[in-house]
Amino acid sequence: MTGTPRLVFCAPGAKPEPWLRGLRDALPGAAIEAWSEASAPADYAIVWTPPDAFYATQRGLKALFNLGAGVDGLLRSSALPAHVPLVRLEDAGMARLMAEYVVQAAVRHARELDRMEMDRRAGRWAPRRTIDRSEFPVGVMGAGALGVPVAQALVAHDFPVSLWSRSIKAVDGVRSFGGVEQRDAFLAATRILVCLLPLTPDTENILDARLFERLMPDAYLINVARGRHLVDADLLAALASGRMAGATLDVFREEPLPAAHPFWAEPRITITPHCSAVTQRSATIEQIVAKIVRLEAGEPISGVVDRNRGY
Ligand code: NDP
Ligand code: OXD
Repeated sequence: MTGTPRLVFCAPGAKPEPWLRGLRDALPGAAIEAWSEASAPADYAIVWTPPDAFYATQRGLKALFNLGAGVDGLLRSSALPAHVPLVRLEDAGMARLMAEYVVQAAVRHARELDRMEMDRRAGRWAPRRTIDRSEFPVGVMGAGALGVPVAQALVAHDFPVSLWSRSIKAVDGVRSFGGVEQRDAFLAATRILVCLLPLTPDTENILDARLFERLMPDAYLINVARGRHLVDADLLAALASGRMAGATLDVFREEPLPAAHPFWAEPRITITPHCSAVTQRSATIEQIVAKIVRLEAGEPISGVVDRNRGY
């Protein structure tokens, strides 16, 4: 690396010290500080939902690194500079966590462990029949850094698995569907639907009544992507009519989920607080630092967001 690159860290809500220590250890030749309104312009920024004031102080960035896979939050800010390359996390330790979370939710539903939990609360001893995995085909929407490992983990647990993305992928043991034209065929082959799409204008509100109608009967939803993929009222109506059997939701339109939200009162919805795959500090630092080293050497990097596609 030539010269002394300047890095600024800005992630309101996260303690900066362990990040700064890790970054300084991994990149000893750089000047690294936590952002404040008095910060001088840096070469690289590492951020999660920075305030608009952040951008006003950072006019000369060579790249902006997002501390997450989804960049919808960053793209929503009108203060985001138009031309700075925006780099997202690619797995960085999250794929294993996401796979583990989705497999547990699918197994919990298919083996009726959620219903047994309700029985236990009612003091009811009610053994269930053995469940055949072939009755629970899983469809994963999004075949990216997280969707593919999730599909592979489901295959390893003997679920029949399909993937749906814009372009068709080749993944061993998985049926692949591509584009809007193959969406209905994908849905018709899906009983447990997993959403791992980025939130973009094309995917916002995609989990709606029309989509639920096209799934297999007694379908189940696992949404681990973004709350704005789901039309909340349509899920509640589909549960009330019996069209959907239940859901595991990790993400919500408003987070924390407001105390008065009807999801809390629906026992067929399992709720977790946006924790299915939290950012892993050391793997994240390793990935970002490796990319800064490449950029400083004039080499290309992966994970640069295509702002026209929105991911
Ligand atoms: P990637 O960008 O690697 O993959 C996105 C996938 O979605 C690609 O396969 C892409 O298709 C597909 N896709 C995008 N738009 C469409 C569309 N209109 N129609 C069909 N397919 C589409 O993302 P990641 O796998 O890294 O992450 C996915 C999302 O997971 C993140 O954006 C974030 O919202 C969420 N997430 C949630 C976390 C949590 O804790 N709950 C943690 C981490 C991420 P193609 O391959 O053809 O381009
Ligand atoms: C992410 C997230 O996008 O944590 O990485 O939601």
